[in-house]
Amino acid sequence: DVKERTLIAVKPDGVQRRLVGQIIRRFEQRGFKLVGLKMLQVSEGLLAQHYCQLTQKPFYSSLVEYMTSGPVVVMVWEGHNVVQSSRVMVGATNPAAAPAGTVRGDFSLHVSRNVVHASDSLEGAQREIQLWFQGKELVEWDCWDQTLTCE
Ligand code: DAT
Ligand code: MG
Repeated sequence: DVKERTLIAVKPDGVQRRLVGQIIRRFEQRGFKLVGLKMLQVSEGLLAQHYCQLTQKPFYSSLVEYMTSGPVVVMVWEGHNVVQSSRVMVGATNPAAAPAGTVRGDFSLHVSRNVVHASDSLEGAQREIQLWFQGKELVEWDCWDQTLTCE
């Protein structure tokens, strides 16, 4: 499905380390289409919904502290198989298990500072996109290289 969408977020450590451009670049280079982008300071309420399956974990309070420690840049990317492909591009949750060439494998060392978020399933992506974005914030646009024929 070429209209498949996923939510990618550069976490506070990624923003502080000025990795936003490099992360966006990887998704553009792969061929995905950016359809939503914004920077925000996350509230604990939004985070509790985003990480609703993790609120009982022992690390949850430090996760909240980390994720609210500064602004995040959140994006919606669209394209064929984007959910699964972006999980591969991001790498394992624990950067120690993320291969070089992945975002986490290239830029991070520890699970508590792993730079980026990527939705883990189609259903998760739909839920997270609705949580983070209003419908009008997502832009439908045609890539010229996919629609224009030159004379
Ligand atoms: P992912 O971000 O790869 O989807 P997840 O959904 O299981 O991983 O967990 C969400 C975030 O919570 C993860 O990016 C970092 C943090 N986290 C997960 N497991 C952790 C652990 N064992 N210790 C500390 N933080 C953890
Ligand atoms: Mg997850």
